[in-house]
Amino acid sequence: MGLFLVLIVFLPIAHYLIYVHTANGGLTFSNSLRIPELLTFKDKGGQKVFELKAQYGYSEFLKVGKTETMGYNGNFLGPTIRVDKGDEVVINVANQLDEMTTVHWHGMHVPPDMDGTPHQMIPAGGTWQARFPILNEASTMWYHPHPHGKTAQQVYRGLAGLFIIDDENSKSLELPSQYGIDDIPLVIQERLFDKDGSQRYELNRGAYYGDTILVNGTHNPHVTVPARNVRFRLLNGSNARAYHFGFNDDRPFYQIATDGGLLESPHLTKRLRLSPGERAEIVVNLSDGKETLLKSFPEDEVILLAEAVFADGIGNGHFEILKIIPEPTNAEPTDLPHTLNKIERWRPEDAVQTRRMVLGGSIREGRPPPGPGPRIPINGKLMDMGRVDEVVRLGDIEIWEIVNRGGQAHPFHIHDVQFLILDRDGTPTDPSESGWKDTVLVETNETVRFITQFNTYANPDIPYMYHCHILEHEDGGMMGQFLVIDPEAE
Ligand SMILES: [Cu+2]
Repeated sequence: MGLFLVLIVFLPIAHYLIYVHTANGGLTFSNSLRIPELLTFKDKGGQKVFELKAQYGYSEFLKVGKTETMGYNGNFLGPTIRVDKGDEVVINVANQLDEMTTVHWHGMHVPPDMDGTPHQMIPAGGTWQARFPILNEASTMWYHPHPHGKTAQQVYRGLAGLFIIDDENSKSLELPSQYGIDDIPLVIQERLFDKDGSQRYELNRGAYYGDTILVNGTHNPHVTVPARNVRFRLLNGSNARAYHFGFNDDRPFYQIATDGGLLESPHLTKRLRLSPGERAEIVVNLSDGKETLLKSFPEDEVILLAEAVFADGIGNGHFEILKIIPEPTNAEPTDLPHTLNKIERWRPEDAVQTRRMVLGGSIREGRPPPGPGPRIPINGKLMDMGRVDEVVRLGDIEIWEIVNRGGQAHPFHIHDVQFLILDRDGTPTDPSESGWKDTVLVETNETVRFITQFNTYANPDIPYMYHCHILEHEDGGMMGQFLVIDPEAE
Protein backbone atom coordinates (compact mmCIF):
# COMPACT_ATOMS: atom_id res chain seq x y z
CA MET A 1 0.00 0.00 0.00
CA GLY A 2 2.79 2.40 0.98
CA LEU A 3 4.67 1.79 -2.24
CA PHE A 4 1.46 2.12 -4.19
CA LEU A 5 0.80 5.51 -2.60
CA VAL A 6 4.31 6.65 -3.41
CA LEU A 7 3.83 5.58 -6.98
CA ILE A 8 0.51 7.26 -7.57
CA VAL A 9 0.99 10.36 -5.43
CA PHE A 10 4.63 11.20 -5.02
CA LEU A 11 6.13 10.22 -8.34
CA PRO A 12 3.88 12.40 -10.52
CA ILE A 13 4.49 15.32 -8.15
CA ALA A 14 8.22 14.69 -8.22
CA HIS A 15 8.12 14.39 -11.99
CA TYR A 16 6.20 17.65 -12.25
CA LEU A 17 8.57 19.47 -9.93
CA ILE A 18 11.78 18.14 -11.45
CA TYR A 19 10.97 18.04 -15.12
CA VAL A 20 7.99 20.25 -15.74
CA HIS A 21 7.78 23.03 -13.19
CA THR A 22 10.40 25.65 -13.86
CA ALA A 23 10.66 29.27 -12.83
CA ASN A 24 10.58 30.26 -16.50
CA GLY A 25 8.25 27.68 -18.07
CA GLY A 26 6.53 28.22 -21.39
CA LEU A 27 9.59 29.08 -23.45
CA THR A 28 9.48 28.37 -27.18
CA PHE A 29 13.21 28.82 -27.87
CA SER A 30 12.39 30.86 -30.93
CA ASN A 31 15.38 33.20 -30.81
CA SER A 32 18.71 32.31 -32.34
CA LEU A 33 21.44 32.42 -29.70
CA ARG A 34 23.61 35.47 -30.10
CA ILE A 35 27.33 34.62 -30.26
CA PRO A 36 29.51 37.48 -28.97
CA GLU A 37 31.83 38.58 -31.75
CA LEU A 38 35.57 38.08 -31.41
CA LEU A 39 37.25 41.41 -30.75
CA THR A 40 39.80 42.25 -33.43
CA PHE A 41 43.16 43.72 -32.47
CA LYS A 42 45.91 45.80 -34.04
CA ASP A 43 49.41 44.40 -34.00
CA LYS A 44 51.74 47.14 -32.75
CA GLY A 45 55.34 46.04 -32.45
CA GLY A 46 54.34 42.52 -31.45
CA GLN A 47 51.70 43.68 -28.99
CA LYS A 48 48.03 42.88 -29.49
CA VAL A 49 46.15 46.14 -29.00
CA PHE A 50 42.42 45.93 -28.22
CA GLU A 51 39.88 48.73 -27.82
CA LEU A 52 36.99 48.49 -25.35
CA LYS A 53 34.34 51.12 -24.85
CA ALA A 54 31.93 51.03 -21.91
CA GLN A 55 28.75 52.65 -23.19
CA TYR A 56 24.99 52.97 -22.86
CA GLY A 57 22.65 51.27 -25.28
CA TYR A 58 19.16 49.92 -25.72
CA SER A 59 18.15 46.27 -25.80
CA GLU A 60 14.85 44.61 -26.56
CA PHE A 61 15.09 41.26 -24.78
CA LEU A 62 11.42 40.30 -24.64
CA LYS A 63 10.21 41.82 -27.92
CA VAL A 64 7.70 44.00 -26.08
CA GLY A 65 9.77 47.14 -25.69
CA LYS A 66 13.26 48.47 -25.24
CA THR A 67 15.19 48.87 -22.04
CA GLU A 68 18.28 50.92 -21.32
CA THR A 69 21.35 48.72 -20.95
CA MET A 70 25.14 48.95 -20.84
CA GLY A 71 27.66 47.16 -22.99
CA TYR A 72 31.23 47.14 -24.18
CA ASN A 73 31.40 48.26 -27.84
CA GLY A 74 27.66 47.63 -28.12
CA ASN A 75 24.29 47.58 -26.43
CA PHE A 76 24.67 44.67 -24.01
CA LEU A 77 27.61 42.53 -22.83
CA GLY A 78 30.90 42.77 -24.70
CA PRO A 79 32.91 41.10 -27.45
CA THR A 80 35.04 38.05 -26.69
CA ILE A 81 38.72 38.81 -26.31
CA ARG A 82 40.79 35.83 -27.51
CA VAL A 83 44.54 35.60 -27.05
CA ASP A 84 47.38 33.10 -26.76
CA LYS A 85 49.47 32.40 -23.70
CA GLY A 86 52.65 34.43 -24.07
CA ASP A 87 50.99 37.32 -25.92
CA GLU A 88 51.73 40.87 -24.86
CA VAL A 89 48.33 42.52 -24.61
CA VAL A 90 47.31 46.18 -24.49
CA ILE A 91 43.67 47.03 -23.84
CA ASN A 92 42.56 50.63 -24.21
CA VAL A 93 39.39 51.22 -22.24
CA ALA A 94 37.21 54.26 -22.84
CA ASN A 95 34.52 55.04 -20.28
CA GLN A 96 31.62 56.67 -22.11
CA LEU A 97 29.30 56.28 -19.15
CA ASP A 98 28.40 59.19 -16.92
CA GLU A 99 29.67 57.32 -13.88
CA MET A 100 32.97 55.77 -12.83
CA THR A 101 33.82 52.23 -13.80
CA THR A 102 36.78 49.82 -13.92
CA VAL A 103 37.53 46.70 -15.97
CA HIS A 104 38.73 43.67 -14.04
CA TRP A 105 40.22 40.63 -15.81
CA HIS A 106 38.59 37.91 -13.72
CA GLY A 107 40.84 34.91 -13.19
CA MET A 108 43.90 36.37 -14.83
CA HIS A 109 47.37 36.70 -13.39
CA VAL A 110 48.15 40.39 -13.97
CA PRO A 111 50.01 43.09 -11.99
CA PRO A 112 47.94 44.75 -9.22
CA ASP A 113 47.98 48.11 -11.02
CA MET A 114 46.50 46.42 -14.14
CA ASP A 115 43.88 44.38 -12.30
CA GLY A 116 41.00 46.82 -12.78
CA THR A 117 40.00 46.98 -9.12
CA PRO A 118 38.57 50.04 -7.30
CA HIS A 119 42.20 51.27 -7.20
CA GLN A 120 42.13 51.77 -10.98
CA MET A 121 38.94 53.80 -11.35
CA ILE A 122 38.19 55.26 -14.76
CA PRO A 123 36.23 58.51 -14.35
CA ALA A 124 33.19 59.26 -16.50
CA GLY A 125 34.49 60.20 -19.93
CA GLY A 126 37.99 59.00 -19.04
CA THR A 127 40.30 56.34 -20.44
CA TRP A 128 42.56 53.66 -18.98
CA GLN A 129 45.22 51.51 -20.55
CA ALA A 130 45.79 47.98 -19.29
CA ARG A 131 48.93 46.19 -20.46
CA PHE A 132 50.15 42.79 -19.37
CA PRO A 133 51.56 39.55 -20.73
CA ILE A 134 49.24 36.56 -20.89
CA LEU A 135 50.69 34.19 -18.29
CA ASN A 136 47.62 31.99 -17.74
CA GLU A 137 47.19 28.70 -19.53
CA ALA A 138 44.34 27.89 -21.91
CA SER A 139 41.09 28.80 -20.14
CA THR A 140 37.83 30.70 -20.25
CA MET A 141 38.20 33.90 -18.26
CA TRP A 142 35.97 36.97 -18.28
CA TYR A 143 36.05 40.71 -17.76
CA HIS A 144 33.63 42.92 -15.86
CA PRO A 145 33.54 46.18 -13.87
CA HIS A 146 34.74 46.29 -10.26
CA PRO A 147 34.02 49.82 -8.90
CA HIS A 148 33.44 49.67 -5.16
CA GLY A 149 29.73 49.70 -4.40
CA LYS A 150 28.64 49.80 -8.06
CA THR A 151 29.75 46.43 -9.43
CA ALA A 152 26.37 44.71 -9.09
CA GLN A 153 24.41 47.35 -10.94
CA GLN A 154 26.94 47.75 -13.75
CA VAL A 155 27.15 44.00 -14.36
CA TYR A 156 23.37 43.67 -14.17
CA ARG A 157 22.95 46.38 -16.77
CA GLY A 158 25.20 44.49 -19.18
CA LEU A 159 28.89 45.07 -18.58
CA ALA A 160 30.64 41.69 -18.95
CA GLY A 161 32.50 39.77 -21.63
CA LEU A 162 34.54 36.62 -22.15
CA PHE A 163 38.34 36.44 -22.30
CA ILE A 164 39.49 33.18 -23.88
CA ILE A 165 43.09 32.02 -23.72
CA ASP A 166 44.63 29.33 -25.95
CA ASP A 167 48.01 27.68 -25.54
CA GLU A 168 50.16 25.04 -27.25
CA ASN A 169 48.58 22.28 -25.22
CA SER A 170 44.99 23.28 -25.95
CA LYS A 171 45.79 23.68 -29.66
CA SER A 172 47.37 20.23 -29.81
CA LEU A 173 44.29 18.50 -28.39
CA GLU A 174 41.48 17.21 -30.56
CA LEU A 175 38.75 19.26 -28.89
CA PRO A 176 35.86 21.05 -30.60
CA SER A 177 37.38 24.49 -31.16
CA GLN A 178 35.56 26.37 -33.92
CA TYR A 179 34.24 29.42 -32.11
CA GLY A 180 30.49 29.78 -32.50
CA ILE A 181 30.25 26.53 -34.52
CA ASP A 182 31.17 23.63 -32.24
CA ASP A 183 32.77 25.70 -29.46
CA ILE A 184 29.92 27.77 -28.08
CA PRO A 185 30.32 30.45 -25.41
CA LEU A 186 27.38 30.69 -22.98
CA VAL A 187 27.14 33.69 -20.64
CA ILE A 188 24.24 32.73 -18.40
CA GLN A 189 22.42 35.39 -16.38
CA GLU A 190 18.94 35.89 -15.02
CA ARG A 191 16.99 39.09 -14.85
CA LEU A 192 13.70 40.62 -13.75
CA PHE A 193 11.62 42.40 -16.36
CA ASP A 194 8.59 44.63 -16.20
CA LYS A 195 5.69 44.11 -18.60
CA ASP A 196 6.99 46.86 -20.89
CA GLY A 197 10.25 44.94 -21.36
CA SER A 198 12.38 47.10 -19.10
CA GLN A 199 14.97 45.44 -16.84
CA ARG A 200 14.19 45.81 -13.17
CA TYR A 201 16.76 45.88 -10.38
CA GLU A 202 15.28 44.70 -7.12
CA LEU A 203 16.88 42.96 -4.19
CA ASN A 204 15.32 39.78 -2.84
CA ARG A 205 16.88 38.13 0.21
CA GLY A 206 19.75 40.60 -0.02
CA ALA A 207 20.73 40.01 -3.62
CA TYR A 208 19.49 40.16 -7.20
CA TYR A 209 17.63 37.01 -8.25
CA GLY A 210 15.76 37.05 -11.55
CA ASP A 211 13.11 34.81 -13.05
CA THR A 212 14.07 35.21 -16.71
CA ILE A 213 17.20 33.66 -18.23
CA LEU A 214 19.38 35.44 -20.74
CA VAL A 215 22.11 33.54 -22.57
CA ASN A 216 24.63 35.86 -24.22
CA GLY A 217 21.89 38.46 -23.82
CA THR A 218 19.40 36.30 -25.77
CA HIS A 219 16.04 35.49 -24.22
CA ASN A 220 14.27 32.24 -25.21
CA PRO A 221 17.30 30.97 -27.18
CA HIS A 222 18.17 28.01 -29.38
CA VAL A 223 21.44 27.13 -31.04
CA THR A 224 22.09 24.89 -34.03
CA VAL A 225 25.24 22.81 -33.84
CA PRO A 226 26.79 19.89 -35.77
CA ALA A 227 25.57 16.46 -34.61
CA ARG A 228 28.84 15.42 -33.01
CA ASN A 229 30.87 16.40 -29.94
CA VAL A 230 30.23 20.06 -29.15
CA ARG A 231 32.04 22.18 -26.56
CA PHE A 232 30.19 24.74 -24.44
CA ARG A 233 32.05 27.32 -22.37
CA LEU A 234 29.76 28.15 -19.45
CA LEU A 235 30.07 31.35 -17.45
CA ASN A 236 27.74 31.98 -14.55
CA GLY A 237 27.49 35.73 -15.07
CA SER A 238 24.55 36.14 -12.70
CA ASN A 239 24.76 38.51 -9.79
CA ALA A 240 23.76 35.98 -7.15
CA ARG A 241 22.33 32.67 -8.33
CA ALA A 242 24.09 29.33 -8.55
CA TYR A 243 23.05 26.92 -11.30
CA HIS A 244 23.09 23.13 -11.45
CA PHE A 245 23.43 22.49 -15.15
CA GLY A 246 22.23 19.34 -16.85
CA PHE A 247 20.07 18.24 -19.77
CA ASN A 248 16.35 17.51 -19.82
CA ASP A 249 16.98 14.03 -21.24
CA ASP A 250 19.57 13.51 -18.50
CA ARG A 251 22.28 12.72 -21.03
CA PRO A 252 25.74 12.55 -19.49
CA PHE A 253 28.41 14.98 -20.64
CA TYR A 254 32.10 15.53 -20.09
CA GLN A 255 33.40 18.43 -18.04
CA ILE A 256 36.82 19.30 -19.49
CA ALA A 257 37.77 22.53 -17.71
CA THR A 258 37.33 24.51 -14.52
CA ASP A 259 37.75 28.28 -14.03
CA GLY A 260 41.44 28.52 -14.88
CA GLY A 261 42.30 25.65 -17.21
CA LEU A 262 41.68 22.18 -18.56
CA LEU A 263 41.17 19.27 -16.19
CA GLU A 264 43.75 16.52 -16.24
CA SER A 265 41.20 14.24 -17.89
CA PRO A 266 37.54 14.54 -18.93
CA HIS A 267 35.08 14.08 -16.07
CA LEU A 268 31.84 12.29 -16.99
CA THR A 269 28.82 13.70 -15.15
CA LYS A 270 25.14 14.59 -15.43
CA ARG A 271 25.13 17.73 -13.28
CA LEU A 272 27.50 20.64 -12.90
CA ARG A 273 27.24 23.34 -10.27
CA LEU A 274 28.47 26.86 -11.06
CA SER A 275 28.11 29.73 -8.62
CA PRO A 276 28.45 33.38 -9.69
CA GLY A 277 31.81 34.04 -11.34
CA GLU A 278 32.66 30.37 -11.92
CA ARG A 279 33.28 28.91 -15.39
CA ALA A 280 33.43 25.43 -16.81
CA GLU A 281 33.88 23.90 -20.23
CA ILE A 282 31.87 20.84 -21.17
CA VAL A 283 31.72 18.55 -24.21
CA VAL A 284 28.34 17.06 -25.11
CA ASN A 285 27.95 14.18 -27.55
CA LEU A 286 25.12 15.14 -29.91
CA SER A 287 25.80 12.49 -32.57
CA ASP A 288 22.37 10.94 -31.90
CA GLY A 289 20.95 13.99 -33.67
CA LYS A 290 18.32 14.48 -30.96
CA GLU A 291 17.38 17.92 -29.69
CA THR A 292 18.12 18.53 -26.06
CA LEU A 293 17.54 21.25 -23.52
CA LEU A 294 20.18 22.73 -21.24
CA LYS A 295 18.57 23.29 -17.86
CA SER A 296 19.37 24.30 -14.33
CA PHE A 297 17.99 21.87 -11.77
CA PRO A 298 17.21 22.47 -8.10
CA GLU A 299 20.19 21.93 -5.84
CA ASP A 300 18.90 18.76 -4.27
CA GLU A 301 16.44 17.34 -6.71
CA VAL A 302 14.37 15.38 -4.21
CA ILE A 303 14.85 16.66 -0.68
CA LEU A 304 14.69 20.35 -1.51
CA LEU A 305 11.86 20.15 -4.01
CA ALA A 306 9.55 22.28 -1.92
CA GLU A 307 12.21 24.88 -1.32
CA ALA A 308 13.18 24.82 -4.97
CA VAL A 309 9.74 25.81 -6.00
CA PHE A 310 8.73 28.17 -3.25
CA ALA A 311 11.97 29.78 -2.16
CA ASP A 312 14.58 31.68 -4.04
CA GLY A 313 17.94 30.73 -2.50
CA ILE A 314 21.28 30.90 -4.26
CA GLY A 315 21.30 27.28 -5.39
CA ASN A 316 17.69 26.78 -6.29
CA GLY A 317 17.45 27.92 -9.85
CA HIS A 318 15.07 25.66 -11.77
CA PHE A 319 15.20 26.99 -15.28
CA GLU A 320 15.10 26.03 -18.92
CA ILE A 321 18.13 27.65 -20.48
CA LEU A 322 18.91 26.75 -24.09
CA LYS A 323 17.51 24.44 -26.76
CA ILE A 324 20.29 22.66 -28.63
CA ILE A 325 19.45 21.50 -32.17
CA PRO A 326 21.98 19.13 -33.77
CA GLU A 327 22.23 19.10 -37.56
CA PRO A 328 23.65 16.20 -39.60
CA THR A 329 27.32 16.60 -40.40
CA ASN A 330 29.79 14.82 -42.65
CA ALA A 331 32.60 15.28 -40.19
CA GLU A 332 34.10 12.13 -38.71
CA PRO A 333 33.19 11.70 -35.06
CA THR A 334 36.20 12.17 -32.83
CA ASP A 335 36.83 10.79 -29.39
CA LEU A 336 37.85 13.03 -26.54
CA PRO A 337 41.49 12.79 -25.54
CA HIS A 338 42.05 10.81 -22.35
CA THR A 339 44.63 13.31 -21.12
CA LEU A 340 43.88 17.01 -21.33
CA ASN A 341 46.38 18.71 -19.09
CA LYS A 342 49.20 18.28 -16.65
CA ILE A 343 48.64 19.94 -13.28
CA GLU A 344 51.60 20.24 -10.95
CA ARG A 345 50.16 20.12 -7.45
CA TRP A 346 51.79 21.71 -4.44
CA ARG A 347 52.03 19.53 -1.35
CA PRO A 348 50.21 20.94 1.70
CA GLU A 349 53.47 20.61 3.68
CA ASP A 350 55.10 23.11 1.28
CA ALA A 351 52.73 25.86 2.43
CA VAL A 352 54.39 28.43 4.72
CA GLN A 353 51.12 29.17 6.48
CA THR A 354 47.37 28.70 6.58
CA ARG A 355 45.37 31.91 6.30
CA ARG A 356 41.87 31.71 7.69
CA MET A 357 38.94 33.65 6.20
CA VAL A 358 35.73 33.56 8.22
CA LEU A 359 32.66 34.54 6.19
CA GLY A 360 29.73 36.02 8.10
CA GLY A 361 29.33 36.59 11.82
CA SER A 362 29.39 39.90 13.62
CA ILE A 363 31.03 43.08 12.31
CA ARG A 364 33.93 44.44 14.38
CA GLU A 365 35.54 46.81 11.88
CA GLY A 366 34.79 48.87 8.82
CA ARG A 367 32.49 51.69 7.83
CA PRO A 368 29.27 50.89 5.98
CA PRO A 369 30.31 50.59 2.33
CA PRO A 370 28.53 52.35 -0.52
CA GLY A 371 26.74 49.36 -2.03
CA PRO A 372 23.11 48.36 -1.58
CA GLY A 373 23.61 44.81 -0.30
CA PRO A 374 23.59 43.33 3.19
CA ARG A 375 26.61 43.97 5.41
CA ILE A 376 28.40 40.63 5.67
CA PRO A 377 31.96 40.70 7.04
CA ILE A 378 35.05 38.64 6.27
CA ASN A 379 37.02 38.05 9.48
CA GLY A 380 34.69 40.51 11.22
CA LYS A 381 35.58 43.33 8.82
CA LEU A 382 33.77 45.17 6.07
CA MET A 383 35.75 46.36 3.06
CA ASP A 384 37.75 49.55 3.58
CA MET A 385 39.65 50.91 0.59
CA GLY A 386 42.23 52.42 2.94
CA ARG A 387 42.96 49.24 4.89
CA VAL A 388 45.19 46.35 3.88
CA ASP A 389 43.87 43.15 5.41
CA GLU A 390 46.56 40.64 4.49
CA VAL A 391 50.20 40.82 3.45
CA VAL A 392 51.60 37.93 1.43
CA ARG A 393 55.26 37.39 0.55
CA LEU A 394 56.11 36.98 -3.12
CA GLY A 395 56.77 33.36 -3.99
CA ASP A 396 55.08 31.93 -0.90
CA ILE A 397 52.90 28.86 -1.12
CA GLU A 398 49.91 29.27 1.21
CA ILE A 399 46.82 27.39 2.25
CA TRP A 400 43.68 29.50 2.57
CA GLU A 401 40.96 28.11 4.77
CA ILE A 402 37.56 29.61 4.01
CA VAL A 403 35.09 29.09 6.86
CA ASN A 404 31.45 29.96 6.25
CA ARG A 405 29.71 30.98 9.47
CA GLY A 406 26.96 32.88 7.66
CA GLY A 407 23.44 31.73 6.98
CA GLN A 408 23.93 31.11 3.27
CA ALA A 409 26.45 29.93 0.70
CA HIS A 410 29.06 32.41 -0.58
CA PRO A 411 31.24 32.08 -3.69
CA PHE A 412 34.72 33.15 -2.53
CA HIS A 413 36.90 34.72 -5.25
CA ILE A 414 40.54 35.72 -5.04
CA HIS A 415 42.39 37.91 -7.54
CA ASP A 416 45.97 37.40 -8.83
CA VAL A 417 46.15 33.61 -8.52
CA GLN A 418 44.55 30.36 -9.56
CA PHE A 419 44.28 27.83 -6.74
CA LEU A 420 43.75 24.11 -6.23
CA ILE A 421 41.09 22.98 -3.77
CA LEU A 422 42.45 20.62 -1.11
CA ASP A 423 39.24 19.62 0.63
CA ARG A 424 35.71 20.51 1.74
CA ASP A 425 35.17 19.77 5.42
CA GLY A 426 38.12 17.41 5.16
CA THR A 427 36.70 15.51 2.18
CA PRO A 428 39.10 15.49 -0.77
CA THR A 429 38.21 17.46 -3.87
CA ASP A 430 35.48 16.25 -6.19
CA PRO A 431 36.68 15.64 -9.79
CA SER A 432 34.49 18.53 -10.98
CA GLU A 433 36.66 20.91 -8.92
CA SER A 434 40.01 19.17 -9.32
CA GLY A 435 41.47 21.75 -11.73
CA TRP A 436 42.51 25.40 -11.52
CA LYS A 437 40.01 27.59 -9.70
CA ASP A 438 39.67 31.26 -8.78
CA THR A 439 36.16 31.12 -7.31
CA VAL A 440 34.74 28.48 -4.99
CA LEU A 441 31.29 28.14 -3.46
CA VAL A 442 31.47 27.69 0.31
CA GLU A 443 28.24 26.33 1.74
CA THR A 444 26.76 27.30 5.11
CA ASN A 445 28.86 25.87 7.96
CA GLU A 446 31.34 24.47 5.45
CA THR A 447 35.13 24.89 5.45
CA VAL A 448 36.99 24.82 2.14
CA ARG A 449 40.79 24.72 1.99
CA PHE A 450 42.76 25.64 -1.10
CA ILE A 451 46.45 25.91 -1.86
CA THR A 452 48.11 28.47 -4.10
CA GLN A 453 51.33 30.34 -4.78
CA PHE A 454 51.75 34.12 -5.12
CA ASN A 455 54.18 34.56 -8.00
CA THR A 456 55.51 37.15 -10.44
CA TYR A 457 53.96 40.39 -9.22
CA ALA A 458 54.66 42.32 -6.05
CA ASN A 459 53.67 45.88 -5.21
CA PRO A 460 54.01 47.44 -1.74
CA ASP A 461 51.28 50.00 -2.42
CA ILE A 462 48.54 48.51 -4.59
CA PRO A 463 46.54 45.60 -3.21
CA TYR A 464 44.61 42.81 -4.85
CA MET A 465 41.11 41.86 -3.69
CA TYR A 466 39.36 38.80 -2.34
CA HIS A 467 35.60 38.85 -2.00
CA CYS A 468 32.26 37.15 -2.23
CA HIS A 469 31.15 36.97 -5.88
CA ILE A 470 27.51 37.52 -5.02
CA LEU A 471 27.82 41.04 -6.34
CA GLU A 472 25.44 42.61 -3.83
CA HIS A 473 27.48 41.06 -1.01
CA GLU A 474 30.69 42.37 -2.55
CA ASP A 475 29.20 45.85 -2.91
CA GLY A 476 27.91 45.62 0.65
CA GLY A 477 31.48 45.22 1.92
CA MET A 478 32.13 41.46 1.78
CA MET A 479 35.59 42.10 0.40
CA GLY A 480 39.15 42.42 1.64
CA GLN A 481 42.51 43.52 0.26
CA PHE A 482 45.90 41.83 0.20
CA LEU A 483 49.32 43.09 -0.76
CA VAL A 484 51.97 40.87 -2.30
CA ILE A 485 55.36 42.17 -1.20
CA ASP A 486 58.84 41.17 -2.26
CA PRO A 487 60.93 41.00 0.95
CA GLU A 488 64.15 41.23 -1.05
CA ALA A 489 63.03 44.48 -2.69
CA GLU A 490 61.99 46.19 0.55
CU1 LIG B 1 28.25 36.31 -0.37
